[in-house]
Parts: sequence; structure tokens; C-alpha cells
Amino acid sequence: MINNEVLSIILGGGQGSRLYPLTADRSKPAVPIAGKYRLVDIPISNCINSSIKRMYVLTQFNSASLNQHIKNTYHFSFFSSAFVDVLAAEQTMHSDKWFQGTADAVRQSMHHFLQNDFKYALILSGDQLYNMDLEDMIEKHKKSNAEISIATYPVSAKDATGFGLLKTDDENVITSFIEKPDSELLPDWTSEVSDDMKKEGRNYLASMGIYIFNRDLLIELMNNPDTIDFGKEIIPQSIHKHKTLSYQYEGYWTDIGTIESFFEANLGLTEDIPKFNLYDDNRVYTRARILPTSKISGTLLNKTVIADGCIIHAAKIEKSVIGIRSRIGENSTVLNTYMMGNDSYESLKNIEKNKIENLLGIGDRCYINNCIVDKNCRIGDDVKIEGGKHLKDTETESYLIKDGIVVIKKGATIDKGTII
Ligand code: ADQ
Ligand code: ADP
Repeated sequence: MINNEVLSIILGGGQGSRLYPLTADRSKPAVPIAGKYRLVDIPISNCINSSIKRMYVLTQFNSASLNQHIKNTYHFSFFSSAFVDVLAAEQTMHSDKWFQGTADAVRQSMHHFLQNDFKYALILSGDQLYNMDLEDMIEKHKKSNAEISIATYPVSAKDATGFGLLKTDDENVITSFIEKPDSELLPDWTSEVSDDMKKEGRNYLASMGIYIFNRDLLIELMNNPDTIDFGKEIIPQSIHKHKTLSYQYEGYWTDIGTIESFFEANLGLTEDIPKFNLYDDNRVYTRARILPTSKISGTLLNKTVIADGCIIHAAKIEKSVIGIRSRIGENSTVLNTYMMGNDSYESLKNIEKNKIENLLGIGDRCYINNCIVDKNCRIGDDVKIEGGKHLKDTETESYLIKDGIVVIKKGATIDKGTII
């Protein structure tokens, strides 16, 4: 079934500087997550699971991998009106600039959206991990005759300053809003929340950056070229003029826009019952690859998820996510690590012919802890990487250290015997 009233707009990211170096040469929506998916699969799957099947993904630059991924994954029936289209910032007669902010991204792409018939525009963020029934949000929006709806989430004081905060009346209509307030303003911004949330100390209602706008209102708001951002301008300027509903959500939801939160979200998948549960009827879609099963020998595995097509001889892997086509050599130990995997295999013939010394993947006798290994890396034998808070933020040609997490850059070679 397709909801023909709704058009979905997925904000695929600005310059992606917070996720650097994962975004050094790919756009943010194309960043690999959970061993076999891409970031953009999360909002797209939420839409598909909610019968919303017309989607635009707005991205600052077009990477071949993003287009390829979308083209190869989301091919709907020839007879269906469903589509997923990528719109990259483009030079037009009216504008030669990159998207300046979230509202500007929507404004610059309005001419594409308006080619479609829709009543409601659903605006989603591309860097959040969650599983939400968006159809229910749309139903509540329609029922209450709102012009705007914002999905909201109770957060604690510690997290509150990182979000847009709001207050509502008894009917969940938003009465005030402030974008990322300074901590001295916080005491004024608590909200009435459920008993469960109170118990967890989550007394502030945060915007999840997920919006519904009625079509005509969106057109009107986008006609004002001075507004750059939804959180900074559009929402605070609109709430007193247009009925804006809060749609409160209390399930699992997390931002994955920074290296630290991205790392935590990935490792979170190794819990016995992960907060973001992929083992559920609500599917997360991704490209169907034809890969062999994973082959594991002599390895002690604990709290580890392993994608398809891996060849593993490690001694031990714990609390780690091992992505597609990963190779890990003998007597190696891998702890608290997200290894994205490889785009292709190295054939035995090639290895011999080219006398390749550092093979794709992790070599023999390595020790890797607190690490993100981007795709196609070559970590030589006897490499020791001990990430952790004792390490200072720094960057070299082949890796970056941020918040104690060592990120091996895409395609980098770490020579045998290196110690980090
Ligand atoms: P932030 O997440 O800080 O706050 P922002 O950086 O504007 O907001 O990003 C929102 C989404 O839009 C992200 O997915 C981002 O990647 C994407 N984005 C940013 N700039 C873009 C651009 N130029 N082109 C395309 N996409 C872009 C927002 C709200 C807060 C709210 C939080 C919830 O402003 O009120 O609390 O989201 O996470
Ligand atoms: P990433 O953003 O994950 O680093 P890239 O853009 O570097 O991905 O693409 C990964 C590699 O996989 C590229 O060499 C690309 O050509 C290849 N690739 C991805 N999808 C396909 C596909 N459907 N068919 C053939 N090659 C593909």
C-alpha cells in the first residue's frame, strides 16, 4: 500500500564534518552502518514500513556509492508510483550555492517536490537510529488539523542543551520553542512527561528534527529566502502563527551524527537485546548482495555480530560488529570495534602475482581495541591499536583519533608492527 498524501524529504547531511573521516570521500547517507547497511537505509526503511514510498534524499554532494546503492536497492514495481530519488545541491539559474542549512536545502529543491501530488511533506533527518511508525504521526497530524507537527522525545538535563526544546499545552499543541538553549536557561524549559520518563529524569521535551508540514504552508514558508534552518528559524517563527503539534515518542531513538555516537550505536547492536532491534518484523532494507556465508575457524566469539562473506581466523572477537567480506588473520584479538568490511575480495591469484604484503582486512597476531575500521583497509601483521580516553585527538594520513576512538581511514594501510 502507498500513502499518496505524503511526500518524504530526507535530509541527508550538510558537509558531514562531524563524521569526518567517514565522510571524507562519500556523502553522509552512504556511510556504512551495522555491518551491511548504509545510514540512509534507516529513514528509508522507516518510511517503507509506514507505507510512505515517495522519497527524496537531499545531500550536499553526490557520491557514486550513494547513487549506486539507492539504484540497486530500492527498485519498486514498474506499475508503482514509489520512488527514492537523490537530489544533490546543484547550481541553478537562481542559486549557485551549496545548501546553507536544512530549510535552505528544502527550498532549493522545492521545484522537484512540487512536481508531485501531495498534501503533507514529511521531513526526516538522515542521521538518526530509530524505528518509528510515521503513519501514526501523520494520522495524529490530520486528526488535530495541525499545520505543522514535530516528533518529540523526552531527554535528560545532560542532553537537553543539544536539542531544540519545547513546551506544549494540554492538547499537545506547542506553545514555545527554543533551539539548543544555554545551560543557564534550562531550568525554565522542563515539561510534564509520563511517570516512566520522570523516573529516568527525562524532564525536557526535545525536537527530534522530524517534521510534517502541510503542503501550502511549506510553499509559503519556503518563499522567504531569509530562513536557513528549521530549528533556528522556521519552527520558532511559526509556532505562534500556525498550529504546531507535538507527537511524543518514547521508543529507542539516537543521533548518529558524531563519531562517538556512531561508534556507540554500532556497538550497541551486540547487546543481548539491542535497543535498536534488527531481529524484528519491522525490516531494515538494504542492497541484497549475493555473498557466501561467513567462514570462522578457531575464534572465541562473544557479543559479536558478523555480516556475510567474512573469513575469520582470529583468536578472539568481543563486542564488535564485523562488516561484509571482512578478513581477520590468525591469533588476532578484536575488541570493541566496528569493522566496516570490504568492497571486494582479493583473489589468491592476485595476492601471489602482486606479492601483496598487507592483505585486505586485519592481519595475524594483531590486537585491536576501541576502533572503527573503514572499508578496504589493510592492517598488517602484529599491529597493536589500543584506543581509549588516554589518547589525544589527532590525525595522520591513515587514521584519526577522536574521543578515544581510533578511526582507520577508508583504504588506509597500517604497516605491520605499527603500535597506536
Ligand atoms: P541538528 O541535528 O543540530 O538539530 P542540523 O545540523 O540542522 O540539526 O541537522 C538536521 C539534519 O539535517 C541532519 O540529518 C543533517 O545531516 C541534515 N542537514 C544539515 N544540514 C544540511 C544541509 N545543508 N543539507 C542537507 N541536509 C542537511 C536538529 C533540530 C533540533 C533537533 C535536532 C534533533 O534543529 O531542533 O532537536 O535536530 O536531532
Ligand atoms: P563506500 O561509500 O562504501 O566507500 P564506494 O563509493 O567507494 O563505497 O563504492 C564501493 C565500491 O563498490 C566501488 O568500487 C563501487 O564501484 C563498488 N560497487 C558498489 N556497488 C556496486 C554494484 N552494485 N555493482 C558493482 N560495483 C559496486
